[in-house]
Amino acid sequence: MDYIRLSKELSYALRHAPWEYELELDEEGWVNSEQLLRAFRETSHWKELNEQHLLKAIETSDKKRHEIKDGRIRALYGHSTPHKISKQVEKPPEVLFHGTPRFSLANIMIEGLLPRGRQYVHLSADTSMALQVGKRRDNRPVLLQIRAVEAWLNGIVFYKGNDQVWLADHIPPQYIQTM
Ligand code: HQG
Repeated sequence: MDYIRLSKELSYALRHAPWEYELELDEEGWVNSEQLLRAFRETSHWKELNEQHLLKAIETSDKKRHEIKDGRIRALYGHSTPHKISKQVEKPPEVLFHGTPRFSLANIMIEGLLPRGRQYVHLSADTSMALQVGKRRDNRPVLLQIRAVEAWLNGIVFYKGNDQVWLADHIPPQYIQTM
């Protein structure tokens, strides 16, 4: 079983294109895991897929991207579907981080961090993850530090993705500095 491939396809189905699998995400992004298994099994690659495979793909992944619970499965962050998934509002840690390609910096310092193609801005709890995120687009990404508690106290809302990934609707530039 190729668990990395499975995890990637779970992200595709649960973050970006549930309709391709005839799935509908609920308010919090959950779908029935039996229904998802049935949809995956209909494709040529996943004919033998079962719940243990889902559990293992989630558990062995380098990041906590998905969650499976009480017969349901969801992606914890990353969504781009048109209907915005509701996330739990939570006070963030003092600072959060974001890795971005060098060419985005000037714009970010003017308009702040925007969700772009996703539903939320994604922030990292530590610099090593932020660096890894930034490296997807630039081999020498810029690391940004966000004064999250200060923003929170001024009314900027934060949401928890998982222990490492925090979400926001918009981070205005006054809370952002380069490192
Ligand atoms: C940039 C992956 C110009 C932003 C990752 C980023 C993460 C701006 C890009 C998660 C901007 C959006 C999300 C502005 C933001 N002007 N550029 N005003 N505001 N940007 O992929 O945060 O591994 O949608 O800096 O690891 O890179 O798949 O967001 O470069 O956790 O689980 O616009 O996706 O998770 O890119 O990554 P993305 P992201 P997985």
